[in-house]
Amino acid sequence: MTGRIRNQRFAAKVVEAPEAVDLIEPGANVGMSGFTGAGYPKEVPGALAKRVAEAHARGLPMKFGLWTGASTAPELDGALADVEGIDLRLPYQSDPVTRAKINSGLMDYTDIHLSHVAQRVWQGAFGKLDVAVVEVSGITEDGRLVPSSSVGNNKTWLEQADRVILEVNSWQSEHLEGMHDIYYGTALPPRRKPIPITRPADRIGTPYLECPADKVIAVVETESPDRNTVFTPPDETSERIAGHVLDLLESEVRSGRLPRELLPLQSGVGNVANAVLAGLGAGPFDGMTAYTEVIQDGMLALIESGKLRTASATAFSLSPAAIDRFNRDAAAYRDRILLRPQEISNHPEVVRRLGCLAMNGIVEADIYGNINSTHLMGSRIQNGIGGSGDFARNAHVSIFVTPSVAKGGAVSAIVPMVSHVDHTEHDVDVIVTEQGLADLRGLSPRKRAERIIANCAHPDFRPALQDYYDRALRSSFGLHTPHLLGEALSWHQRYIEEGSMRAAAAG
Ligand code: 0RQ
Repeated sequence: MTGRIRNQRFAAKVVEAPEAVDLIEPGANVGMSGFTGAGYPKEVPGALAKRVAEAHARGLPMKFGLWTGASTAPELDGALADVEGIDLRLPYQSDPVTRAKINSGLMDYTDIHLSHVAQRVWQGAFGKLDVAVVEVSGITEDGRLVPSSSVGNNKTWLEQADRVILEVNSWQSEHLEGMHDIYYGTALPPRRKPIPITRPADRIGTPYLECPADKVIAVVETESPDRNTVFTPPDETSERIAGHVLDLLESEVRSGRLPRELLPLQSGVGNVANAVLAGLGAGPFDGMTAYTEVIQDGMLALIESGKLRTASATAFSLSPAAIDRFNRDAAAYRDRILLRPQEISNHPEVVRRLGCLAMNGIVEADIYGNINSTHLMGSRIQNGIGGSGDFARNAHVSIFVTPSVAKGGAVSAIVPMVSHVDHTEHDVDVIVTEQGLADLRGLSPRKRAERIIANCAHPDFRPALQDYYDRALRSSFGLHTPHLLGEALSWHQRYIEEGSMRAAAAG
């Protein structure tokens, strides 16, 4: 029995990964752990992909439903997508191979608000969950599971699956024990009760996941690291975006609309989000808190500097350097960080009660404030909506951030009409680009258009957007939200014709 498996009944089930995957029947729905590259199983997915490849080589079809917390890593999503072993994928992915298979029609994908997944599974909306494959960082003497670097949907997977395979990862810090807060009080309506969180630091559950030993069909040991995210240092564009966000927050504090320590922060993933967090580190706010999905480098730095008192999330997403710092001093972070199931970290009720300040990245925004977070040219999925909808609709202030141009300046992130809608004009308070900030609260659609074009559009595209809007004002069917429908989407089409989207289409 290794140090991480402290219970004899679980220790007796240790096998190698190929043996474990033989226990997963073809066609099964498999719920795997993993959220933004943290806490996903490292051994079983590769062994499963190998089994799929061997079956396909013999002409036998073999595919699985693959459900996770959010994005995982090349060893999981990439390996299974590469061998075309996935039938339906949900709820969020960001893997290049998976993306290519979905966009070429070889794999089904359903993109779901991250807070909705657990309740949909409890409703049986996706069919039966057959097998759970969950990474944990240890098993206690009395058979409780010490969660790993993400929680995601693991509680639901362990409860709903008929059979469970555990991966015990001794690469994960032992100090993770005690950092999690697993809430077992959720239920479907009409038995649902309020979630008793009134501050990000509130603990309402237990630090352990539960799973009866007789449900566990195999335990696999590993020492493999999480997928590490290397952040590029903030560039001028992301620093300017961060500067505008800071100006907004300072002006909200000055006008008495936000307290001096702000309200709990939610920050999306990516380099721009990281730059905003870096900006907050240099800004005037102290005693901040976060109620968010993911703890990335910028947030860890805010904790280290003492500016962030508590961060509640469902996963880490750290660079190798930040992981080193965390592992060296994990005990010190344990009082400041809580990891919860994603149905709680992203719960609309809690987000609304706490009054989160939501900051998320986008693909494009239109001149009226509708947001596309997921699709290129309305048809190619990039990643997924993730938790952005959980937070945006329920936030105290919902902020969306983006560079004003993409593809080296060939494409404007501000367009007449978004080619796909993830967040409607009703959920969007503020849009920020490096050009400036458009505070849309309380504005009519026409005033919003004027502000977004003037403040957020890149100068290379501003005249064309203004021209579109001016002509729409003259010829639109109605003047509440002026549009020239025939022209609105041909704005996007033009880029295909001019070839500037060809690189994206080929990738
Ligand atoms: O593609 O690398 O091939 O050129 O989209 O864009 O600029 O690297 O930005 O990493 O911040 O991602 C919306 C995708 C932005 C992300 C999105 C192309 C661009 C590049 C990525 P290339 P960048 P980011 C918490 C909250 C939804 C989920 C969410 C996201 C690639 O923020 O997935 O918010 N958000 N979750 O070139 C054509 C445009 C484009 C464009 C960007 N207008 N036209 N291509 N790209 N804008 C996290 C979770 O929920 C887990």
